[in-house]
This record gives sequence, C-alpha cells and structure tokens, in this order.
Amino acid sequence: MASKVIKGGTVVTADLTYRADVKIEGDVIVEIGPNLSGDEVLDATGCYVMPGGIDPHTHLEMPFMGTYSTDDFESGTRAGLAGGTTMVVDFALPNPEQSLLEAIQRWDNKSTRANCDYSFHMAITWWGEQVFNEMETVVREKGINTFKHFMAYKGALMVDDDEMFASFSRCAELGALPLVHAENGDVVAQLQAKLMAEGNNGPEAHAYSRPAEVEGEATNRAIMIADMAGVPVYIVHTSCEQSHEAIRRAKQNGIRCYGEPLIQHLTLDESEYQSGDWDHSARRVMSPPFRNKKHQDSLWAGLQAGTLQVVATDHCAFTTDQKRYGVGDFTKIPNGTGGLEDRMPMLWTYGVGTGRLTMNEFVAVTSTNIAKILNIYPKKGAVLVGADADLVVWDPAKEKTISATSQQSAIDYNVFEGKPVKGLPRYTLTRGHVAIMDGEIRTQEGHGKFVAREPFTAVNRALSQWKEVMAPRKVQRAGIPASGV
Ligand code: DUC
Ligand code: ZN
Ligand code: ZN
Ligand code: ZN
Repeated sequence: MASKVIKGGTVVTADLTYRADVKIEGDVIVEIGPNLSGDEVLDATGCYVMPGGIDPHTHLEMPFMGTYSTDDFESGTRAGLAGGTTMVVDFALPNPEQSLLEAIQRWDNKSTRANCDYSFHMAITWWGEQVFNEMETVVREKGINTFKHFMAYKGALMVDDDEMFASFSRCAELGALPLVHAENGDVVAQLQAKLMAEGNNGPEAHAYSRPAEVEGEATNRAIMIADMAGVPVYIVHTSCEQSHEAIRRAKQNGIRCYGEPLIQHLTLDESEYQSGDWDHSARRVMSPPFRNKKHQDSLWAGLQAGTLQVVATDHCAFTTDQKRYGVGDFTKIPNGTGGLEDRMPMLWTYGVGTGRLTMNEFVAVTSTNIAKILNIYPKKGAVLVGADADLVVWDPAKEKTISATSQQSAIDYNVFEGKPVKGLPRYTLTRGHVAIMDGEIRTQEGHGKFVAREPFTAVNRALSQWKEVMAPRKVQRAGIPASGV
C-alpha cells in the first residue's frame, strides 16, 4: 500500500508536544517516530502536526425558518477542511410528527456529498410513544448516541420540561447523551412580541429579545432536569457568564455536564448589532446573540480552566437575500452564522496567539475533548498509531485576512470579514487523503464516511445515579395511621 510521511514537524496533541514524523497507510496512522520514510513526503518543517479539528455543531442544508441553510455537506465540509477541520457532526431534524428514522434517512441522502467524515446528532423536536421507541433503534442500530433538545423556537422546534424530562430519562436508559439549546423559549417569545409592538423591528432587537438571563435560566434548568433524570448533559453554544456559571457550579457539585462556546461568541460582540447597517447586523443574527466583553472573558476563562470543554461553530449559513426575509420583522431573519473555515485559524490567532490558550489546550478544545465526549476517541481526535489519519499540518507563520472573496462557503459574506489571522493549515488530511495542499483545494466529494458512535458505558453517569442519598428507598413502618375524619 502506498504510504505518506509527514516529515520534519512537531506533533502537538492535547497533552504532548514532541518532534516526530508521522507515517500513514491508507486511512490510518501506522507509525510515529524519528526519520521515517514513505512513498510520498509532506514537508512539515516549521509546522505543528495536530489532530484535525472536529466541529460537533453544524447545520448543513437545514430546513429552518422558511428556507434552507445555504452551505450543504459539500461546501460546508470543503470549508471545514480548508480551515483544518476534518469531521463535522450535524443535526438530523425530524419535522413534527415525523419518524426519527425518516429524518436520519434524509440526512443520509444529503451527506453522501461530504468531503470529510461526519456523524449526526438526533434532534428531539416532538414527543410521543413513537419517539420513545425509535430512540432505541437510533442508538442501537444507527450509531447515534446524542439527542438534541431545543428549549427555544416556540411553536417550531421547542420541547417543554415535561418532554425534556421524558427524553432525558430515555437517554439515561439507552446510554445516550442529551444535548440542549438552552434559552427560555417562552420568555423569548414574549420579549419578541413586546419589541415588535413597540416598533423595534430591526436586527438589533434580536439581541434584546434574548438576554443572557434567558440562557442562564435555561442552562440551569436543563442541568437540573438532566441530573434528576440520571444523565449527564451537554449545553450547546454556551455564550454568556450566566450559562457558564450554571455549568461551573454544577460541575463543582459533582454533576457531569459540558459547555460548548462558539468561536463567534468568543471573538465578536454585541456592537455588531448596533452598526446602523441592516445587512451587516442581520448577517450576524444567530441564537444566542453575540454578547459583551464580560461574557467573552468568562468563556475564555472557562476554556482555560476546563469548565468549558469544546469550541464549535453552529455553522448555519444564510445568504444576504435569505437574511432579508426579516426586513420589517427581526423575528423572521433566519438565525445562523458561518464559521467552519475560520474556527481553527481564529481560535489559534486570538487564543494561542494572545497567550490565552496553550497549543495543547487548542488541540483539546478543537478536537480531543469532543472526540472523548462523543465516544469516538482515539479513532478521532488523536495522533496515535491506529487512529484515523485526520490530521492538520499547521503553519504558525502563515497569515491571511479573512474575506468572503476567498472563502469556500457558498454565502456572499463572512462574519469575520477583515480579521487578520496568523496560523493556517499547510496540509489537511482526511483519512489519509490530502484535501488541502498549500492552499490548493483537493477535496473529493463523497470521500467522507459516517462515523458510528457507541452508547456510553455506566461510568458516564450523572450524580443522581451514583449518589446514594438520591436513590428512593422504602421506609419500614411499624404501622400507618388510620385515615382522618
Ligand atoms: N441557532 C442559530 O443561530 N441557528 C441555527 C439554530 C440555532 O439554534
Ligand atoms: Zn441552537
Ligand atoms: Zn445549532
Ligand atoms: Zn481519498
């Protein structure tokens, strides 16, 4: 079998930094060490050899708010690879009353075009006996061990506490991990109506309708409900101090939960909504909205302290024309921003480059931590013999200014437009295939394969399951009093 050797670089993993060559045969890493040889040599002089990024939160070609997100599995994964990301996890979304298995089938059909490996989270958008039953098939036969719940988007995707507790309890039985979009959807709906009634219909009102308290309350509620159901929980797009605080407090009390800031929330702030340019602000409408520096500092601190574990994108890209569906009514602006191509360079530049993160922490939060959380480590997220050769050869001296004119994403703008970045891929490899070679795009449509994920073992349990005091016990009584009057 023809081999490749990545030569002369420094391997950087979540816990080690050392000089070594990396040899690949077919899809996997076969040797790591000094002075290796192979049929093809990839020069990594001056570069870091790291596990490819894993973005656990994308919405590719998703039907949402009256349209479809514009980046699909082809353009989305091409963008990811250009920025050093070698795996995405997308959300299979059933319509209300639709079978979970049908939704997976729709996602299977779309994802045949993927340029890199991918997996799915299953969204629980409605509740009933059919969903309860199908969840078992999803876990046991479809290789999906995560279920997403929206506490917002009232009247569309939202589930209530009743449904969440039932679904979380089912997750606990099946060894699956619930994911939560934590915003209080009832409060958001009322604030939206109030703002519109007062004539606040521009994109800035989107941020006013989703204050940090809305997220903090929902995060805390989700964590407490999950613990009562006996299951850990993963909070997607943690964007504010209140939400981080709820996660931090729960962890301190022994509750297993995870938080996922987005690169957008780490690097862009609420002033984007005050631009006075409708298109500029609407292009940045996403939920949760961008916040102020206090919240950003909290998120950076959480990544550093380990109270937040993963940096994702929630890549959900809409064109300017799609955003304009919301002219005159901000509640109709399709929610979502892109970031797949920029997550790794932006986090490197504004995290590692500023000293806020070490290189090893960078690897942890862009790849290794989520591989462990999703139960796919060390197939993914590792530079180890036997692991998939999903690798990025990272050139810390390579610079560019982010611009929509040179991006892979199919939309007509970039929320990071004009931001300088230093640190970019020289090569990105997806299961041994060199998809990015010195800026040249060599992606292969359909190269990506579905990554099945096993259910979690008993070790990954919530506090309430092993903490004896919470287990119900029958009390022995000498007798019971006669009933009253
Ligand atoms: N938030 C977004 O901004 N877009 C997609 C879904 C979501 O929760
Ligand atoms: Zn969300
Ligand atoms: Zn999302
Ligand atoms: Zn290939």
